[in-house]
Amino acid sequence: FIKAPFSVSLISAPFSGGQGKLGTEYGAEEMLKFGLANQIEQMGYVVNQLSIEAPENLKPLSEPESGNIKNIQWVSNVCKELSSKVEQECRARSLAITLGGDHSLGIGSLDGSSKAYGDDLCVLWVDAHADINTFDTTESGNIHGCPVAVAYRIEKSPIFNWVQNNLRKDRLAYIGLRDIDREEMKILKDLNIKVFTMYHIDKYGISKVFDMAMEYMNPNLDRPIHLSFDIDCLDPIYAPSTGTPVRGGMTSREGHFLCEAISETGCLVAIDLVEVNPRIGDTDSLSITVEMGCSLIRCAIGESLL
Ligand code: HAR
Ligand code: MN
Ligand code: MN
Ligand code: MN
Repeated sequence: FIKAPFSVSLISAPFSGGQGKLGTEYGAEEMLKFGLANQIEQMGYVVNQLSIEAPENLKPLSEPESGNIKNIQWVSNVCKELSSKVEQECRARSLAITLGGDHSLGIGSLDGSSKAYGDDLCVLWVDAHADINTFDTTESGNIHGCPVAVAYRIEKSPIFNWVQNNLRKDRLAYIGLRDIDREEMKILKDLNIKVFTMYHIDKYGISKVFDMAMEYMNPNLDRPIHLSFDIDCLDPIYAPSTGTPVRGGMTSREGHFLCEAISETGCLVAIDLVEVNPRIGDTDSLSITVEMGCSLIRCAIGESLL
């Protein structure tokens, strides 16, 4: 793939049906209200602002029988819509930034970027959670706990048959995990997926962890990278307005360092910034979290690099 100067596409995805708490659908809006598009323009980029079709319009009249899985057809419809938008922006050689919304959207964004870039695509999933439950293993029934399984066809539900991509499990690495379900642990081990937990960040430092992730999946830094950034990877001190906070997370600097290091590779082609929930916490929590999301995005596209 050619590392080219990018334009930036901000794709709003105001969706919260992948989990049970209302509010995540306002994450994108709040980041835009904070001035994200203008901030990126100030950095010298051309910014294209778009949105997926309103999720309310994509809601099925009724959901198929699906055990405890919530909103399965709705999530599928929304993610399919997002996939086509992300694919389109990637093919136009624009950096596709999905502003969530909850992390079920990762099914769509990964499918879209991988359809555009093929099996070279490397994915960094930065999260407190592994999000690799199948529809059999999930206890919550929330699809935001399942997107990796669906995107990588570990979960093969016919509802998601449109997910036909060339994502490779050996070009996936996790960073920041600290709340992994027992069944997820088994999947990660059985499939030999690369995981850097908080333990590894403490032990080696974030810089070495990033280098190890690149050494594993992108040793010559010549493959495109999709960064799927769940704001709950950060310690709740730095990102309080999110639905499933877990203590003992990454610091603000560790998060920013990671974004800066990715930017420095010149390989970044897509970002998801998800799980900002403006309805959780007071107004201070909200502004801390929203500003954090915007700041991380700016760093990932080079704000603080000389
Ligand atoms: N593993 C749990 C589940 O399957 C919790 C998932 C978590 N929430 C997220 N995803 N924010 O990263 O429901
Ligand atoms: Mn997540
Ligand atoms: Mn998470
Ligand atoms: Mn748990």
